[in-house]
Amino acid sequence: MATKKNKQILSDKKADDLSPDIENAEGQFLTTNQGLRISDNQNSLKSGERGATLLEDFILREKITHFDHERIPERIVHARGSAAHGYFETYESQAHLTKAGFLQKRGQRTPVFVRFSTVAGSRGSTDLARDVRGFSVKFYTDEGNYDLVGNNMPVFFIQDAIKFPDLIHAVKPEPHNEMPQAASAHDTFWDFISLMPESMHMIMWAMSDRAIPRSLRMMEGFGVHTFRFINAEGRSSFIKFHWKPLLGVHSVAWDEATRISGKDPDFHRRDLWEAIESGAFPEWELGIQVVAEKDEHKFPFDLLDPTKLIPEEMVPVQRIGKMTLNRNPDNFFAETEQVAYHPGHLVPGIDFTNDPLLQGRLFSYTDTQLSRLGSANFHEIPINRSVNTVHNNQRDGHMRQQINSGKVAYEPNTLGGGCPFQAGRAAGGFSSFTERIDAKKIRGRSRSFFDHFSQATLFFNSQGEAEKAHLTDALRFELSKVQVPAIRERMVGLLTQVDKKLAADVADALGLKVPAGPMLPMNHSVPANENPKNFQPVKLTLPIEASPALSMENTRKDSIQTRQVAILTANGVNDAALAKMKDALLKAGAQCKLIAPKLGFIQGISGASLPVDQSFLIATSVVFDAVYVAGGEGCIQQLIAEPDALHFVEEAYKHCKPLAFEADARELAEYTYLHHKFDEETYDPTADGVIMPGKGNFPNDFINAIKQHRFWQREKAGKIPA
Ligand code: HDD
Repeated sequence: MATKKNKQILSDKKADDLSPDIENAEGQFLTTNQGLRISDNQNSLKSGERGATLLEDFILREKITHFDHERIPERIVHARGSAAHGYFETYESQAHLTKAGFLQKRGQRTPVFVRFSTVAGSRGSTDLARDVRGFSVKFYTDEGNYDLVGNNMPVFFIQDAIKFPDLIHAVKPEPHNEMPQAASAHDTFWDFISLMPESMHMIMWAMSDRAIPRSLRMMEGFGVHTFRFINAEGRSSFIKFHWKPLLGVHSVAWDEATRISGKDPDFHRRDLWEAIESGAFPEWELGIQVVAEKDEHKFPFDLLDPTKLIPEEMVPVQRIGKMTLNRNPDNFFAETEQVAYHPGHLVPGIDFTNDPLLQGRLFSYTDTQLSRLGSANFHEIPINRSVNTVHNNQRDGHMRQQINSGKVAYEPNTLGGGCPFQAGRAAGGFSSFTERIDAKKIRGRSRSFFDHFSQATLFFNSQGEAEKAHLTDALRFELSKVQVPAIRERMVGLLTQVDKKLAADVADALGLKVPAGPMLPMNHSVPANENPKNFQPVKLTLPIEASPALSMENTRKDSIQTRQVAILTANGVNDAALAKMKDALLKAGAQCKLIAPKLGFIQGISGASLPVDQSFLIATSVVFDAVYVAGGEGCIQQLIAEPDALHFVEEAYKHCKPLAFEADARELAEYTYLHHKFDEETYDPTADGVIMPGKGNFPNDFINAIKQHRFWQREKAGKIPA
């Protein structure tokens, strides 16, 4: 039965209601941890005004001691993260597939806490590293906590958990000099990858723009492994989980990512926080791909292999509910840092498969919480508590919160009336799927795990022209940072198996000849009992050559909600025109910042005085989605005289962002690289995302351009000096 507090969580109330531990210090005296009121928080206790500090000063000692112990170990992986509260709402009953309580009724709501993360960097590292993003969701269901601990990419680097420490040691900063931070572009990572052909599909994802999202709110999430749904009759179906963002899937340019890392390393964290504070709540639909138990072997890849996805064109994604994040945490440490996810936190109706990566994860997460959170009682930390009351005979341990009454802490018992007692299936007790297993105990992998390239090729073939170019550039960049030539050569060898042109383009930048194939031996990637020297790449034929669902070019582009627009302006601005544009942008859901040479106010030609949000001293184009250059003779002349304003425009153009110029602001464009844009008579401004008042509706044309996100075709025109 849910307690009073738990019922409040279920009804999705504010955090202050949830826990007596949340402090409200308003009107309160300062105290020690023992509740003693403190009269002086400025001076330690001394022997006289100029004397030494006394050991007796228990108030000083308590304060400093607590401070000295403020940190806990950061996560081994996914150390850098940001989180939010929200709820999940089920669209339609999924009872035909699963008995999971939170998926039984249309409109049913379940509270969630979601943490997004990067993988490789430390807790203080930049948000914009090229990396996989973690996407962890804790559902506080009334049958217990269910954690879906996924990533923003649907596959993984390795097939077996026994390789995870090797992968992470390879990608983390190198151990002798702790460099580089939050970057895979270094020798040890590529040394490992170049010997692990199974990583090639994931490498395609990690080198794609998916690894540099525009926003945590604009990325997909995936459960990665194949899971099971079990319905009330005990029938199992294989399930792949997807989170589909309602704002579409969007990324930044790599050059932009590196600059954001300098200008605002908290870019994603800030973006998530501000969106929620402003009431623009991020939303994702939960999708599932369902494969009947009998169809397990009908695919040309193994459903248990986490380096494979099921193309959406083969098994469509059904959307079964929506998640909305509507509340920022009250305290980063208490919630975001202490939340403990675990793929083994299950509810009846959901179960594992034998994916060997998943199986290893089931050990790792509890183990890591024990060392990070320091006690087997980590489930009692408020953010980790189940809303379904916990009853068992586990007792004591560090920092135990619960006070168990009575003398019975064992089962079976008569002294406690037999309580707590086992719950049979009818009473909602969890039981594992009774999969039949009849096998020899071995260390090895199924032959069906040895096609390492066909889905890497499928991913590459599915990308648009700009996406392919970015992926190629990413590989060129990363491998150019590698110091050991043999590693580069091995990588190009592997790429020949993905796509010959990709291999040739990467080899060209590295000054290498393209080898005929992978270099041998690939010692860890041959089936057991086969000689590594005889390794032959296995490549199976997929029924499709490309999967449009894998390209971000096909994402939804129907909204400018929460897009950040920079309005470049100065004294003498045509404020009427500016107001017209700004109103249209705000109405469409964008957010605008007025940027001028100085803080304070600027004067419009009609006498209006407008507050400036940022001066060019701190403003930077890379944190905006689009730029509008306001009109007015005085304003334009001042902006022309401001090198930072000209740079702002050029940089936004370089990163393929939409720009709008009022008619007289065109003069400013003449001072930038964009001048040639307006020279050509045939030039169609809307096609390239550079908008001027013309025949159409000026604000509308700009809004439509922002919906497109980026005009990558500009990159083909050559390098832009910004
Ligand atoms: Fe993991 C954290 C996702 C493989 C061991 N993992 C962690 C987090 C995410 C993932 C999102 C951050 C959780 C949070 O926000 O607190 N991990 C994945 C995915 C994987 C994966 C999608 C492959 C499909 N992980 C994986 C393996 C192992 C681990 C194979 C070990 C055998 N992961 C951990 C961990 C972490 C973790 C060391 C570090 C912090 C934590 O668990 O709570 O146990």
